Amino acid sequence: MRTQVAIIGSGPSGLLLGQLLATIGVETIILERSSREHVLGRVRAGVLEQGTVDLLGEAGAADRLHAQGLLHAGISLAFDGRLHRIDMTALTGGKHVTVYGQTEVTLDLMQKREAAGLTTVFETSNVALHDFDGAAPFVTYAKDGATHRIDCDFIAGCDGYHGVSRRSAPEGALKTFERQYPFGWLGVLAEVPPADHELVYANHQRGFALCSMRSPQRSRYYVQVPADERVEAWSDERFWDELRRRLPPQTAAAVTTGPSFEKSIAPLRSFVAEPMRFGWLFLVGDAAHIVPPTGAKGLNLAASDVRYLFAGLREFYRDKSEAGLDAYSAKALARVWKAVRFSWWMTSMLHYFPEAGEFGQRIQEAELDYLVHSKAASTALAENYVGLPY
Ligand code: RFL
Ligand code: PHB
Repeated sequence: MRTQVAIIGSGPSGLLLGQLLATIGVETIILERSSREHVLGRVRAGVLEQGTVDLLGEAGAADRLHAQGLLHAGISLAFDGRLHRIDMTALTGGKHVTVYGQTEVTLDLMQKREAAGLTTVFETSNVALHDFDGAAPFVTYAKDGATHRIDCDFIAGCDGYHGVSRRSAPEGALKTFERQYPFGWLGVLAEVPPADHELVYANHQRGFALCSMRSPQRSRYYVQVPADERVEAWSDERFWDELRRRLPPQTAAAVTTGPSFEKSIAPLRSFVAEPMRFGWLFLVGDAAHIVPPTGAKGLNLAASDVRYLFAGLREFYRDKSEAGLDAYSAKALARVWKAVRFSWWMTSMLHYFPEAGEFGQRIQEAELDYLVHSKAASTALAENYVGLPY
């Protein structure tokens, strides 16, 4: 088989890149390790920057997003027993974020791809990347007991943190930066109306909590738990009790409880791999970087990588210029590090750090108090949360 761009991974970055390339007539094949059902069943991000929404529109995959996504003009920070609203729209000259689940983004992109008759091979194993330093890259994989080969111009490594692409970088070519946090997020989805009309990020002595949503009838909540916590230790009842203890009284009283239909724990880490290009192999999204979810940036960074890589590939195929591809890694990383910084800052300010002691806690309280009373500080938060310019 031959294609122009071989894409590894059918998460949001691989699917979005595939759809954008389809709009300019560039052929792709996507290789995915998991099944279609598994990919669509993963519950993850919920907040989209305007730039991400625009890019999905450019890919022709934003009709349902425009119909069902919830436009949010602010978020609330909860501490000191009450809510402090950050009016993001007022502070950023009219910008919003859109609440729309990553599961839905993935479904929309997959359906678009299927309708166009483009190839995605699910349940592949032993994906291996070859000769991307030379003129004739190719990818091999196993499926149904046979080995297959795809020759291509470029390989896009969109296969997430645990994928094969980053690990295929030449010995010694990769520099990585990492920070592990001593906690994770226990998340619950339930078919109940949200506690607040906007997201609530809560700092509490018992640990961080987040009230989010997927729709006016579906809530997504998280509580900070120790890194080694087991999800089996959390009945629904225990979860709802712990969540409400961490929220201001008025918000706790507004929580509607109900049976959860998804419950999982995600570890928190910051990770960056540099550079994001090795010959004709490009790393995209979680394959190159991970941020803790506190800033709602992971999926949005994946989309901004896709934007830069798409621009480079378009320049290559249309204008026969490699300039955009040469600039990809540096451009993507400049935006990545700003989101890494923002996500680390939000995480540091809002979580309980056992080792920081009472001093650390007072510093957090002072920072939050300053933040919500200073227009300059609130503006900095708002600008980053709605998404920095490309
Ligand atoms: P993905 O989604 O991990 O997709 C990678 C795909 O590659 C496949 N794969 C392979 N395929 C073939 N061969 C191999 N060897 C392969 N290895 C892996 C995988 O099966 C998978 O299908 O990466 P992508 O596309 O870069 O997308 C990144 C986003 O998924 C991620 O950044 C976000 O989910 C992060 N995130 C959030 N981001 C936001 O922007 N806003 C949020 O509100 C937000 N909330 C979150 C989050 C992530 C969370 N978790 C679970 C870590 C909340 C949580 C709890
Ligand atoms: C979510 O709804 O899953 C969500 C929202 C905001 C975040 C992280 C996750 O910062």
